[in-house]
Amino acid sequence: MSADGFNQGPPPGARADWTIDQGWAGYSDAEHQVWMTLYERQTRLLPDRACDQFLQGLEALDLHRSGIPDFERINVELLRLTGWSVVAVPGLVPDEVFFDHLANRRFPAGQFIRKPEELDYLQEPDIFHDVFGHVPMLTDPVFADYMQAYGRGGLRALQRGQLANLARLYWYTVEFGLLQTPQGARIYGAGIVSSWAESIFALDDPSPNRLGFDLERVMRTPYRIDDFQQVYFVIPSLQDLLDATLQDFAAIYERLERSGDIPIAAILPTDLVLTRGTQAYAAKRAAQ
Ligand code: HBI
Ligand code: FE
Repeated sequence: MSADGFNQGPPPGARADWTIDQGWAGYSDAEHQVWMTLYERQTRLLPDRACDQFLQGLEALDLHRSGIPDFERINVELLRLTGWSVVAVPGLVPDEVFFDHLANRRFPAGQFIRKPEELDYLQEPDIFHDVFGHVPMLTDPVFADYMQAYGRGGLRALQRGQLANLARLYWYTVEFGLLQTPQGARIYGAGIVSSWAESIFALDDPSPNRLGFDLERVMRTPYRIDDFQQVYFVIPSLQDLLDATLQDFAAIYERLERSGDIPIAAILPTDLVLTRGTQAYAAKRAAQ
C-alpha cells in the first residue's frame, strides 16, 4: 500500500479516517504464536535496557495475555491512564491521516502481524512494532502529550511543506530515541525496543555516535531506514523533550532553510558527545 498520495482515499473496507476493525477473533494460532515469540524475546532483553516508563507501560497494559492483544481490552486501561487509544489501520496511512490521529490522541496501529520467516525485518510497521514498540510509552502522561504535540506540529508542517525536517524529529525520538538515566542510557524509541538486534546495538555497540538531544540539530540530521542508525540522540528527560516542542517552529523552519543538513555521522563542536562512535559497523556495511 502506498502512503504518498494525498488524492488517494482509504482502501476498500476502511473508513474515511483509514481505520478498520481489528478483527481480533480472526487471528490464527500461528499469528498469536509469532507475537508470543517476539514478545518473549524482547522482554528477556529489555530489563536494564528499556527505560522505566516503557517497562511500566508494558506491565500496565498486560501486553502478553492471549497472544496478540485485543485493542478493545488495552484501550480501557490506556484511556484511563492518558486518554490515548489504539486504532487499527491496514498499514501505512497518508501523513495527514497519521498526524490527525495523533493530534486526537489516537495511535494508528497496523492490524497485521509479520510472517514467522520475517521476525527480524519488515518494511511496513506491523502490530508488533506498533503495539509492543509504541503503545507502552503512551501510558506515560508526558510522552503522551509529546505525541499529541507532534501530531499537531505535523499537520502544520504539512501545510508549510516542512515535513522532511519534522519527520527527522519523529525518527530520532519516537522511533530511535534514548533517555539518560542515573543508571545510564535507556531506550524509549519504538524502532529500537521492537528490534532484538538494535536493542543491543543502540546501547552497547562502539560504532554509532550517541549525542545529547538538541531539537534543531536533530532536524538537520538525515537518517537511515535500511539499517541500524549511525547516530542516536539522548534526551535528559521526557519533560525536556516535551518542552522542546513548545519552541516557535516557524522560526526554526526559517533557520533550517539557511543552515542546511549535517552529514549523518558528523560530530559538531557544539554537540554534547556521550559516545564518539567508531562508525565501524556502517563502514563495513558500506563496503559490502
Ligand atoms: N502510517 N500506519 C502508519 N504508521 C506510521 O508510523 C506512519 C504512517 N504514515 C506516515 C508516517 N508514519 C510518517 O508521516 C511519520 O513517520 C513522520
Ligand atoms: Fe513506528
